[in-house]
Amino acid sequence: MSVMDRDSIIERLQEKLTERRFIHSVGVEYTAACMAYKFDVDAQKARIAGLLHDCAKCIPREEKLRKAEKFGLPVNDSERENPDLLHGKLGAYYARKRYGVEDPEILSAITYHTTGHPNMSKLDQIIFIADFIEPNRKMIPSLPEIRREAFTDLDHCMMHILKNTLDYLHQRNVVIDEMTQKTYDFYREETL
Ligand code: DGI
Ligand code: FE
Ligand code: FE
Repeated sequence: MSVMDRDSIIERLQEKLTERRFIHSVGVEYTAACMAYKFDVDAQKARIAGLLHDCAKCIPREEKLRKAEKFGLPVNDSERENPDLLHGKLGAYYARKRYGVEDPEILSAITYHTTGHPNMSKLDQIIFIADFIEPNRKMIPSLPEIRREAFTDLDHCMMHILKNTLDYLHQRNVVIDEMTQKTYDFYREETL
C-alpha cells in the first residue's frame, strides 16, 4: 500500500481524534512545511509526518499499553507507568499499517516526536519543534522566543524546548523517560 492521499488521511484522522487534536495536527502539518522550506527538507514528508504524529494520541491510556504489547513494540518502565508516552511509537505503527506510510524518515519523526533522541535528523527535529510551536499551542512565556529559534537554529531550539519540558515535568513530579533526558543532554552539549 502506498501512502494515502491527504483527503483520505484527513477523513480518517477526523474519526480517530478529538476536534482539538485534529486542529493541532493540521497546525503541525503547516508549521512543519514552513520549517522544511527554510531548512531544505522534503516538505511533503514534513506534512505527512506532521499530520500523523498524534494519530494514536486519543486511544485510552491502558489501551495504548495493551496495543503496544500486542503489536510487539518495545515498552520501557516509564512507558509502562505512563502509557501516554507510547503514542509516538504506536502512531508510527498505525502510520505504516493504516495510512500506508513506508518512509523510514517519516516513521522515525513520528516515533520520536515526544521524547526526541540524540543526534536527530532535520525532519525529526522539525516535527518535534513544530509540535511545540504550532499556532494553536497554549501560550507560555518563552514561546515567542522559541518560535523565532525554530526558524534560525534547530539545535538551539531543541535545547530550549527540552529545558522547558524537563522543568515542567520536574515541577509536576512525574516520571521522566530516560530518552527525554538524554536528548536534552545531547543538545545542551551540542549548543555550548
Ligand atoms: O502529543 P502532544 O500533546 O501534541 O505533544 P507531545 O507528544 O510532545 O506530548 C507532550 C506531553 O508529553 C507533555 O505534557 C510533556 C510530556 N512528556 C515529554 N517527555 C516526557 C513527558 N512526560 C513524561 N512523563 N516523561 C517524559 O519524559
Ligand atoms: Fe504527541
Ligand atoms: Fe502533537
